[in-house]
Amino acid sequence: MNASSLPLLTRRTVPLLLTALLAACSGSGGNGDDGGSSSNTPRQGTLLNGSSCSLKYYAQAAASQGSGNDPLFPSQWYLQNTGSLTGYSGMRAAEDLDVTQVWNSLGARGEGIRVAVVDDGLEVTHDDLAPNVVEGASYNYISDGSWKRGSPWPMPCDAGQSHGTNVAGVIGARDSNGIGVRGVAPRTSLVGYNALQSGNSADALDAMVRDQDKNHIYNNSWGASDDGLFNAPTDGATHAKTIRNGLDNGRNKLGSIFTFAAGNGGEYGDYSVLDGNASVLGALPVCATDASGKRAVYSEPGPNLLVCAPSSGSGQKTASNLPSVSTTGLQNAYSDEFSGTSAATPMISGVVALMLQANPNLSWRDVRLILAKTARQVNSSSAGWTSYEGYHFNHEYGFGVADAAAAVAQARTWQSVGGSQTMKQCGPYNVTANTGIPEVNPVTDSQLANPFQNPASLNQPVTDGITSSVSPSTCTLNHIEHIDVTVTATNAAGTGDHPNPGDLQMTLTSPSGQTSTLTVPHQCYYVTNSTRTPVNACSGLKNFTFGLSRHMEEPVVATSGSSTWTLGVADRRAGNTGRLGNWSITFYGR
Ligand SMILES: [Ca+2]
Ligand SMILES: [Ca+2]
Ligand SMILES: [Ca+2]
Repeated sequence: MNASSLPLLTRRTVPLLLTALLAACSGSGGNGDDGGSSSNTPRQGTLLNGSSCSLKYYAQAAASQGSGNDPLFPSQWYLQNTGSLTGYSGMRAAEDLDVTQVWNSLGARGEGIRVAVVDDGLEVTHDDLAPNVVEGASYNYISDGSWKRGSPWPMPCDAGQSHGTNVAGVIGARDSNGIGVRGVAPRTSLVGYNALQSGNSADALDAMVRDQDKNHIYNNSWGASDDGLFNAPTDGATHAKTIRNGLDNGRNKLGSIFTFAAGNGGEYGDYSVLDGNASVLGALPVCATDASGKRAVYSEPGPNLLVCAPSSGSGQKTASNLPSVSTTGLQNAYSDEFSGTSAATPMISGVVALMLQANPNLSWRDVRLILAKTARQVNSSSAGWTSYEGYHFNHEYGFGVADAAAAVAQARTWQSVGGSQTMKQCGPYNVTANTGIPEVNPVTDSQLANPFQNPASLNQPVTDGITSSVSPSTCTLNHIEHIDVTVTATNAAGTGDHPNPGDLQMTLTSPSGQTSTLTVPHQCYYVTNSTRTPVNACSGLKNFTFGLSRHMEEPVVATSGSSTWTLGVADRRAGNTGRLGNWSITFYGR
């Protein structure tokens, strides 16, 4: 596969690219540089990146660290949102990660925890990152002349490769060193894996299990193209097996933590659970809210979402004046334009680093449960919220915005549910439906353009199409943590693929009465860097697995005694009809 199928989930608008290129030409930080930095004067010594790179870095002694405030901290509203920032309007105070008291009262800043940035590069020499970068532990996946694959220099090669360095600053830029910004976990250890630069998806999988007993967290601010298609995980079953390897063996069998960007196609109807990378068992999908505390217009809803974090506001369709994310940039500079679910994801990596410092014995399952239980119910007037046994869920927000103080407090007293070794599994339960899906109650053009305008509808089962049920009555799993639903839709003759599964609305309803929306009628696109072209078929609903967080803590068999799990499917657009073929459901939990 090629590199374009592993897009980084920044909102790379044209102005951002232009400013990044200008920054490279001028040799300074450009538009994103708010000062507090020094230029990276090339020195003689070992070249740290490829000979064909436009950026050049040379081995040099690390700059001595100063002390005192981080001068750009006031711009980091996602850490402490006072409700105002010069040049912006519409912000809401306290729409942040609630992290300052973790640093100040609990004294936890990520010490002893190590986070791997799986991305396009990492400027390990950046003065505000270098004190936290583990010397010699990063990994370069590129070979370029004298620059060798396997060297510990995953250096950005040109000005467009700032993404991983932006990510790293959000996680763990050094605090109280008198320069720049600070990360969510400003004393955590960092390593960089530039696996996404190689164009080989096997390298991303290699990075996600590299040093799995030394790394605690793998930050993955990337995913499938936001094209609306049913995108199985990169490398399909191999991807799921790699993640499972990390869950079972990483962190001395407590399980690696894999944060994943939920996706940036929300304003075009893309839906997070359609990106298998962000819904596979063990992925921790992160959505984005803006500085006003609402879902960022680009952030994709979905029943797979776990928690959100604050990120940039405006999408390409809706103008707004809300700040983006301030963090480290290339060549020792800083950027205040980092954006998208790419920027939200490292915030959760930082929060998890603080949780693991507070309680190093948390398993990967504990981390998910604590984040869900302690998340803040943001935009609480939204009709999309439901509640089950104290767990609030909203397809737009998952369980809410992560609250670092609450999560760390909960982590300290948490009774572990165990790791992979004690996780129960029921299923897969296989169903042969083989039923035609009727075209009923078509959506309007307005609904198709914005499928998420009525968030409450995502909690409503399809009742006017067909239903197909399964009753796993002997399953004794009483606390669901994850569900996989694998579905195949076929053409009308049952002989091939459904001609356009993007026509379908599909829901799963539990015996406890909670409904997940698996897919909504939406338009699909062919996406290149700067253009988005509508395509006639949203393909991929063939053995496609929807991974759900939504039913967390529900029992498989309801307290009423009912064990009926029901799939509801309707076709909402004229033309392109088909059938529901086989489907299966598998439950994980305790
Ligand atoms: Ca700093
Ligand atoms: Ca997506
Ligand atoms: Ca149709």
